[in-house]
Amino acid sequence: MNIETISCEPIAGQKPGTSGLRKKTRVFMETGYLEQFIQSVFNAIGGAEGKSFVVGGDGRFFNRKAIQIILKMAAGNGASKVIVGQNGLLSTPAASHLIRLNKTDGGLILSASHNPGGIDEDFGVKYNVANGGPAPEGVTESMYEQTCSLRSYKIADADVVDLASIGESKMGDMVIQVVDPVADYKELMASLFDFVAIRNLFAGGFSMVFDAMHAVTGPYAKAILEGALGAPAGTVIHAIPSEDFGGGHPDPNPVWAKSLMDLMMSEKAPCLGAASDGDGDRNMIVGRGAYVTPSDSLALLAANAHLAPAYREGLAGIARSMPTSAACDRVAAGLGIECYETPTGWKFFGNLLDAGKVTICGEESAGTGSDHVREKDGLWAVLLWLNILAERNQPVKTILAEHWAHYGRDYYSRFDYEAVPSDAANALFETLQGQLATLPGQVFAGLTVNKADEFSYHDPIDGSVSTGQGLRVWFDGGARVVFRLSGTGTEGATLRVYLEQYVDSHGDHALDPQVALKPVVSAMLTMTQLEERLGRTAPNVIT
Ligand code: G16
Repeated sequence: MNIETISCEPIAGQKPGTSGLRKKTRVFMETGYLEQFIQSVFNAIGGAEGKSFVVGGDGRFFNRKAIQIILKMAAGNGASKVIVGQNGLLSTPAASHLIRLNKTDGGLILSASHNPGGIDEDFGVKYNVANGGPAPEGVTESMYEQTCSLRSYKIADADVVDLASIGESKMGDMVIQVVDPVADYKELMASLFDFVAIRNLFAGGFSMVFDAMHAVTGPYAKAILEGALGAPAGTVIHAIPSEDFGGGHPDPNPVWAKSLMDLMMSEKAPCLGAASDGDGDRNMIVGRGAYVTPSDSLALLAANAHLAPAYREGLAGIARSMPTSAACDRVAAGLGIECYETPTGWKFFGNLLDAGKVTICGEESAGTGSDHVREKDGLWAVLLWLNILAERNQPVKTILAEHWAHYGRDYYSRFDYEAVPSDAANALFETLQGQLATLPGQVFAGLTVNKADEFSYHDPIDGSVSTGQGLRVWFDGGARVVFRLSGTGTEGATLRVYLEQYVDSHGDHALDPQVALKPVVSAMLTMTQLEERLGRTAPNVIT
């Protein structure tokens, strides 16, 4: 097999964000763009020689072509083995599991997650390390450094690989193993949950709609929910992954999964509604007439995890990203375990999970997961909910109400101002940054600031420090506002504003969150002059 060394000039802007490199698909399709990033990844990990990898993606446009390129580059760089999902498909949590199960050196996951797919939409590449989790910051920084000085890449001159047939083949000396993307993951889920109890739940008439949003979770949800657990055929909708996610936005939240939300708020609502995103790591949970925010879902799962076999012995600890609400902190305090606060990005949970400090982690951005893999896991969250519902035999709405009656409720909402000019977003951010020290004591729309800072994370395991992780402002009376610039967008800047108001166990838990948060929103707008500065009268997305 001939291996070519192609000369190139460094490409600007190949800096991994919150979750890998995300760009417009057409950018990734430019000559050498993907190749140079992949070579930089290999260089950053000390070369691919003799190493093994897992490769797969969420099936979006360019997925299969990108996999063919990566296979030729892995062979060109001397890799020993690549495990690929059949037809190039692997959900992010399934890829994480395969890395761990097969003890590979790492894996490449092709996805732009919840961002839309298609030739005019988004594509992405993420490298996961041997523990199955996203590469930590030190590694992604080194990838970026490599992209800035890359002068050549290596690629094998080889035929297109048949990704449709399960089995082994060779490209030069490199073994290519095409595997069923679902089988091992399904087995893992069966080892964590009480499938008999969940099967009995469905057999007893429990109804559910799972919206796979035309994305990668479809085959997993079909095999597990309708196959192993006996949910009626048709429980999983939009189950066939398509290259453009049916023209939709595969983000499981009340805005993008609106038809499911409408169903769940109607007379015809099944007992449970759930959805997952492009690559299967995010989830949404809705009961009949009761939307569960991701922050509440994390808290509820942590409080009830002992009802599932895998967590019967209790949790070592909980971790949440900083902008996630404090609901799970209250559960941790009640359980007498530690709750860790990390920056946004699943990669920050890896060390805590590896060190056995935490069992369950979650983020406000619809990610929840546990120590079974090193990624957030949408279907896992749905199955844990099902296991809890099978044990508690109560509607989601009642479980939520009982939880709030015990712990109080953290009303929560996120406002996204998308695709704003980067200059305007940066200027607003920097102004606020400069004001942090003088904010305490000031009153905005009737709310008094009692504390303000910029979040820095000191990793308790490896001692690394991550600065600049978001601005936090607390107000008297249990309110908090957090400001961050998104690290996953592909157009301009996205300013995220996270709003939270705690109401204790005796308070009113039945308010519409937007009503409960109105005073906090007014204080935030007065404090930042955000609408004037960004030229926006409302956020694009409210979740
Ligand atoms: C990624 C990360 C998450 C993060 C989310 C939002 O999710 O894995 O940890 O919360 O992005 O990040 P940002 O606010 O910077 O846009 P995913 O599902 O896109 O991989």
